[in-house]
Amino acid sequence: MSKTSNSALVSPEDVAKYQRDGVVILHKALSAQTIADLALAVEQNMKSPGPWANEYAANSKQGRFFDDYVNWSRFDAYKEHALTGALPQIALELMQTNSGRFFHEHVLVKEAGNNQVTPWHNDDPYYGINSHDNVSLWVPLDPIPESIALRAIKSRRDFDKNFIPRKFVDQSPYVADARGYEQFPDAQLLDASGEIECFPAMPGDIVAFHFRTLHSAPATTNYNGRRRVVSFRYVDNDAVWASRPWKTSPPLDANSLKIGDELNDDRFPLIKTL
Ligand SMILES: O=C(O)CCC(=O)C(=O)O
Repeated sequence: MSKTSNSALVSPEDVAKYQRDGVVILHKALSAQTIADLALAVEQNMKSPGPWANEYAANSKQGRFFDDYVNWSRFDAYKEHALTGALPQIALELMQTNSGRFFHEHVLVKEAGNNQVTPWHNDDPYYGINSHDNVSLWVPLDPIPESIALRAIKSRRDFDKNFIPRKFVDQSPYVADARGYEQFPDAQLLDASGEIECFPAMPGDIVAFHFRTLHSAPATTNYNGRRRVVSFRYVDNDAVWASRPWKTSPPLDANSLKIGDELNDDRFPLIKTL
């Protein structure tokens, strides 16, 4: 269902930029209390990782790169902020819909001195769903200077292409070939692209991007602070259960869902405009 923006959180210009470029930054969108709540949940999550958590720098001397996802039912602040308050309202505004679903949260913590670049990728081919209107809200819990800021290729470049996902640990492709999919363009080509937008951010800001927007993030090799982020992912009601030629990420089971089914499942709670 389409709607016009009437929110104090998202201006019509933000919506227009999101729809045009597949990426927009919203400044001062979240309260200090929300950031403090999420920071506490991240600490709890790091002490008590879920079954799908990763340590990408395990057994090395560099700073930790921890990620984990789909823990919202275990940590109150993830659940509260994913389903109520500013985040779902912002997601609905950007998707221009009155209702949708929460897909999952994804925590990504790079400690100081981590040598791992988050490779250029888009999220759609990792996911076991197909969705036209969707958004990830990348919520930094620390100041993010330009040197370590999230980067995105704007103008919806390559939106129609299906790419083979890359592993975050070593940037290698999931598979050499898959019907209907192609390898990501060379990282250097994308790095040199004139269409990169870089998003230095402060706690309270949100970088919103579409599941098909190509994005990457630098290592924190020469950075002294932490880089804690939680990405909250939302879909419009058009989203359906889907398959990929590899194990999806997150590796959610189908349970009763069949390919092409709407995500009518407690794991994907409904969100609505207030
Ligand atoms: O924060 C990062 O390093 C990457 C984030 C990302 O890929 C995502 O949220 O989809």
